[in-house]
Amino acid sequence: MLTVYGRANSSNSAKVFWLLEELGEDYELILTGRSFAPTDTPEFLALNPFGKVPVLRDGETVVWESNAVLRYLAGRKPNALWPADPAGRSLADRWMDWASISLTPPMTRLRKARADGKPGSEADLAAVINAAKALDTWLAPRSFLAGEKLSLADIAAAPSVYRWFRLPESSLSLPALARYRDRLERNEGYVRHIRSALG
Ligand SMILES: N[C@@H](CCC(=O)N[C@@H](CS)C(=O)NCC(=O)O)C(=O)O
Repeated sequence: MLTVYGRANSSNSAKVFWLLEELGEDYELILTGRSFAPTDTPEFLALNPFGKVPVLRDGETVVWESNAVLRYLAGRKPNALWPADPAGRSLADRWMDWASISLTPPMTRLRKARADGKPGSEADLAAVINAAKALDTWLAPRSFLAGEKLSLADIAAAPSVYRWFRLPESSLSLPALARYRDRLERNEGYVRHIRSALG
């Protein structure tokens, strides 16, 4: 039995919950972080030295860093979400890495600033808008980030894509990105774990 330490309103945990649903995997959830079990105990730090969720336990194997967890889960059995061939896999991988490095950090800082009643930095806003425009251009000729099928890339980027549409700046005309969001919204796992769970 797989065990996940996390919480529904954690964007990084949400990606893992959505993937587990796509894979049809049962798991035990140990609610951890924020108002749930603390992450600064010696027991939890022995699982993840950085005291963050999500953490996955599969028997003796413990995995932290949400994208590493996604790759671990998708790699256990062959599936279309993370193709076995290096070219197909790299297509999903590059968008996962891009989302983690170029999209999510400025989005997180911007959201935090605005939650604190501040405008946020111009650099972060520019980075988020440029990322949204890049997504729009990339998605114009394709249905999902890695092609015509849902992949780990879409799951990894989903929290920030969802959050883009919560920003007033998303009134910018980016039609391919809007169509992509509509496509994601037809996925029950996205609706359950991303749209309904994240603020
Ligand atoms: N890069 C890490 C970031 C993990 C992270 O920052 N997790 C947040 C929740 S999204 C966390 O653990 N916050 C502290 C808490 O929930 O107590 C990952 O992708 O897993």
